[in-house]
Amino acid sequence: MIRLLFIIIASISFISNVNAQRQVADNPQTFSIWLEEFKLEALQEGISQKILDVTFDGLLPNPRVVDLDRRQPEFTQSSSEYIKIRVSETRIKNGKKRMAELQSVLDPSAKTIGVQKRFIAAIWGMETNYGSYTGNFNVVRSLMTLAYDMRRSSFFRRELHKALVILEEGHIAPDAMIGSWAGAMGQGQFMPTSFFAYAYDMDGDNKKDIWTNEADVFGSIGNYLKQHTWHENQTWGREIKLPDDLMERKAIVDLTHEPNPPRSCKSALSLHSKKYSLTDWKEMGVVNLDGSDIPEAIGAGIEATLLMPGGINGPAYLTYQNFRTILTYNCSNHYALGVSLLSDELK
Ligand SMILES: [Ca+2]
Repeated sequence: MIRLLFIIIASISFISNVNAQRQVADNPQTFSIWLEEFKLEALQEGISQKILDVTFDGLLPNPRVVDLDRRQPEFTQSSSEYIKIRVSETRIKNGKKRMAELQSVLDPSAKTIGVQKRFIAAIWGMETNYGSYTGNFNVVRSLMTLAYDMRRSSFFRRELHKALVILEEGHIAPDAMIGSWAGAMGQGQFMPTSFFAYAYDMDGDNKKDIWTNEADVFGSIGNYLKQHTWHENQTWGREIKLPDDLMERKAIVDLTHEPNPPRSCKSALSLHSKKYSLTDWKEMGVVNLDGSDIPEAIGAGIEATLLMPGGINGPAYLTYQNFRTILTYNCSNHYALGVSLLSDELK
């Protein structure tokens, strides 16, 4: 009888355990079995038993991460609302202050990489408020949760493996590897695969510490931009003025409409016009905000797209290659415009 009772209790406990895991993430496979298989694979791919023991000891999927991954997109913010919040007076003031404080690190890092420091600082400011908020999720736990969950499991399984390689190489201690809920890490919010492609050991200590070492942070953000076709001698673009006459304005927009935006970052680039030289834009009647001519001296080789995030009556921008590079960091016109306008304020 006691034995039977034990079996019944054990079965109930087993079933409720399985159900708890099913609630956490969408996967018919029991979490513990999934994890054992993952660890075996990691071991075969060169991750040490020691790192696996330290990182996965008692680690369970994080239901909060699944909730965040499932949530509906928030209400769409207009470009001007977004800019007002993200490029606030406080953020501009803090940016200038932080750039001055860290001048002896920022200036040589930016020079070595070949990216203007105001753009590195602007991305740093937009991503983590100049390193003051880098997220407080255990990166391995987040990635493990999203890899176990089946929605985007192959992507996150790859990221989880790379996160373990980062720990294996000793860039950061396991308990210090924190980040945002989806695994973006450190002051520049790099995913583990981006870490291996773009993180940069600026101070030469053989560690790429994108969490606490500002030289490495600046080097890494700069290197990401540099590796995505950054032009050091150019800016991001400029706010411009189209003809006042609505019909003329509409004619330019219709004429320059891009029917086949690039597949990479299509959602943002589908709102950009075709590329034209600054000389062409000038001939179409585009002028600076104050009515003066747009520069042609730097314009000979620059191809710019027209972006009007607020529609035909909203602000208009000509954006250069560097704007498209910022879009590779985060495929959102709001974001890239936020970085661009913040960089202008930090100039
Ligand atoms: Ca370093």
